[in-house]
Amino acid sequence: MMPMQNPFRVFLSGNEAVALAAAHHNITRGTGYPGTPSSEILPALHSHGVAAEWAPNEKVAAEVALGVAFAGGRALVTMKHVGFNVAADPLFTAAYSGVSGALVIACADDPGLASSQNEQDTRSLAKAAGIPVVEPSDVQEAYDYTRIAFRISEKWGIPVILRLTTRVCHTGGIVSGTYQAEPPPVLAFTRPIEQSVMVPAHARPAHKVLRGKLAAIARWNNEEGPFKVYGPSDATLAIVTSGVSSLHAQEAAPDASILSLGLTYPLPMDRIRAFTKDRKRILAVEENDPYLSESLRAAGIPAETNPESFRHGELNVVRVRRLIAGQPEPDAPPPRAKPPALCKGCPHTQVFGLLRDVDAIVAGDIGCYTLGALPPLRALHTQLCMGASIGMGLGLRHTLPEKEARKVVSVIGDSTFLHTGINGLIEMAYNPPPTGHIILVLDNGTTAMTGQQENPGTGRNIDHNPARRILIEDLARACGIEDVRVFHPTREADALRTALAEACEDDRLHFFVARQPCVLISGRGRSQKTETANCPTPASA
Ligand SMILES: Cc1ncc(C[n+]2csc(CCOP(=O)(O)OP(=O)(O)O)c2C)c(N)n1
Repeated sequence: MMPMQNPFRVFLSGNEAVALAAAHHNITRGTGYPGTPSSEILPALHSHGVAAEWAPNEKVAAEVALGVAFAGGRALVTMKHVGFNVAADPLFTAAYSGVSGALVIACADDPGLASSQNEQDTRSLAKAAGIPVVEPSDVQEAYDYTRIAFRISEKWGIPVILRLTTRVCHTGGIVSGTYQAEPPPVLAFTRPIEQSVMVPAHARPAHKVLRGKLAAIARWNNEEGPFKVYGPSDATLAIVTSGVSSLHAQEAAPDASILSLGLTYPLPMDRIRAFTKDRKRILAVEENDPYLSESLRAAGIPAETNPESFRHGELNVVRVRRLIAGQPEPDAPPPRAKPPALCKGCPHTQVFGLLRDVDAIVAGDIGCYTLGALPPLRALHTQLCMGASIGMGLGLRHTLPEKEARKVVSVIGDSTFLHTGINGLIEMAYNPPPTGHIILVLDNGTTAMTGQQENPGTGRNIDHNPARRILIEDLARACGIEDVRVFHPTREADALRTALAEACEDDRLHFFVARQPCVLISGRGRSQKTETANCPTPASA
């Protein structure tokens, strides 16, 4: 339950602290799409009685949140870093239009790729979009800075990114504060068309308005923005840092002067300049892109350029000590871990056996089934991003010599199909390759990889209660696909194998659904838990 007493003191994860802060901030609605390490925020928000729901993908989630904020409400939208790419189209222009209420985008980066397909840095994207970035370094700041992010958004009428990273999301700690109810927002559509319809004639001045807001926020950041200073005030070594790197720096360099920034875009350059003035050595300690060090150098502050190796992987105390000592990598290799594998009894294993039987070239996608690429199966041959299996499978079909083209099968999970695979289905119907094509949807009735969240195909909502169910095969029928069939991959293994083999031979379009529940949701009833995947370490979540 949400602590309402005044003052409060609770033990939470970083994600739970974000949710509590949003609930305390009296927000109007939360939306998002699961993705490790962000997935726990929305269910926690829902548990506080705030309207919250899973969207089919991050773009739709961002658009719903923008509608809430255009109506004067306060919206939180959650996603992992690669989800920002999906949501980027509305968000880049929403920076121009601004918002009437408040919009905070909780975006969780994954330095070191614990469960992702890349190591992109949201700070670099945020700068490109012109969206301010607030970065907590621990659980307490996850609470405090979420509230600051909402205040910045509401004060300047601009979307704000709350950039989290794996360690901040999943670390547990004590959060304390004094609960004060934020007055409810005034809900009304009062926006002038010039600020809400981004045609070129409106967007040109809106871009100038955005730059003006960013300049004003930078000034505020210099004077009143969130920051903390650690260590002696006059050390020869000055460290500028943010996020979890701040904790590593405090432990690795207790004798250094450390400036830990809370609002990292736009940067408080005057504050940084004053802090670093006359220091012998200036170092930016940060994970992922050299965002801080390059920004400082561009502003004429002589921060060191960190060795390239430090942009890869998470930082820790030992690595920060090495950075300070000027000892580039290599680090000691990490202890060998057991490779991830599909769960015992997972229906995906069964399907990959059948795909091997027909010697398929599998254009794959992201989900538990990506583990089909690893030994002993080695039966999934491409994977880049969510939804790519269908477009890439079609491209392979168009290009490979006929004998090979016939073997290409696009394999995608239910949540991923509804996320961005559906567009590939339309492409297949519209631009079919001469050899036809096969889409095989692995429908295990859940979004397994990120912790068994519901999706529009499961017929249940965020708290696992009944909701309208989208039947995946009906979408294929509506697109005019000739051969649409549903199989139980274990009980109807022979029929599915035969169907795949025959489909490889003809020139038609085929849409097969292998429907069998995930072992983690069948048998023992629905789990109400929405934690990070309790499958073995996912390849990419
Ligand atoms: C753009 C983006 N959003 C979210 C994720 C995190 N993610 C990876 S796979 C996946 C969905 C997996 O569900 P499903 O397709 O049903 O396959 P399953 O794991 O159930 O086999 C999610 C949410 C991601 N990698 N990329």
